[in-house]
Amino acid sequence: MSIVVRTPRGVAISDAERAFSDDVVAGLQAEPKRLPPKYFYDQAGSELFQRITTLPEYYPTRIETGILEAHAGEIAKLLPHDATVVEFGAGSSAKTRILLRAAPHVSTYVPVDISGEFLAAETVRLQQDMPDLRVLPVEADFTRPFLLPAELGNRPRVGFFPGSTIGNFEPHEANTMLRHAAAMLGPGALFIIGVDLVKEADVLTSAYNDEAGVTAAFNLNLLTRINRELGGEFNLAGFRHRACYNQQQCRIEMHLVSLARQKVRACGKSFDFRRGETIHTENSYKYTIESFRSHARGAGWGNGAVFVDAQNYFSVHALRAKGVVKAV
Ligand code: AVI
Repeated sequence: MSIVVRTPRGVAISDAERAFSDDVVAGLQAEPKRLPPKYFYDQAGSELFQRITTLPEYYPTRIETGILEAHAGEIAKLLPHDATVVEFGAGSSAKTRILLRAAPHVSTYVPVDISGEFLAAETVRLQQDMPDLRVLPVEADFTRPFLLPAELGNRPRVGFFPGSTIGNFEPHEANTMLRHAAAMLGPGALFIIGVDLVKEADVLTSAYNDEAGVTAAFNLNLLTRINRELGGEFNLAGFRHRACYNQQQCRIEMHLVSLARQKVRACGKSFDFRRGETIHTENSYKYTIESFRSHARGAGWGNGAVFVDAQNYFSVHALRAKGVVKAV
């Protein structure tokens, strides 16, 4: 639930707005400037992201869906009878349906998402399509520890985290998330996780620099959001989208580049930009199969099957929780 506090001038702001404002001030005062990617996903940003997933250049969604379709039977066999599937982030209902349709022996599905409204709508839709499945939505930020519904009891749990969203976490954050998941799902649990793979730089850079400019609009929408929600005065024409592949760090970096020397007010403060200075808005880490497996091993997950497409563009890992892992 969101707590509402009042500023000295009597304007009510929620704790979510306060956190957004604090992150924007800290990020724009930092050197180099940065903003957390989680703020991309307001209503407009979520719609733009949906459009990104259908772009010809943006291969991850298409290819991961193909892998899940091709291997649904094999993956379903790994899922124990009467299992509960816990999905981290519930934005990918098409992929979820592929998994659940192939595994009618799964009894319960727990989508975990920060947006209660979105969860409620998805739950109704899924329940209509799969009336025998028990759906227990949990409204929570899955990057932090959260509680699963008590009624799950001791049924075996399976984690599902498609989309390579793990790639948007810094490696230490990914480690923490994987540890939390291991502690929550329990020893021996299965974790089905989609991970985008290292590949030729031009394929990667095109995926984040689409011809239609949807990724640019997605990136710039962050400034629109600051203008609308935090009294920002960003002139969008003064900034440009840039996405490039950082080969050393194996990550796509997204930036907003200031096209001129300028001062911008937001959150009641003023921020100076040099010409060419950037706001670093997102990292999307790419792994090799082995680099991800070794990362997962360090966070309490043993290696299992890996499913890839013919071009080796994307991977779906079936990890197995090694034992009791202390959450950090
Ligand atoms: C959600 N996430 C996995 C996307 C990615 O590819 O890193 C976000 C995205 N950013 C720009 N395009 C897509």
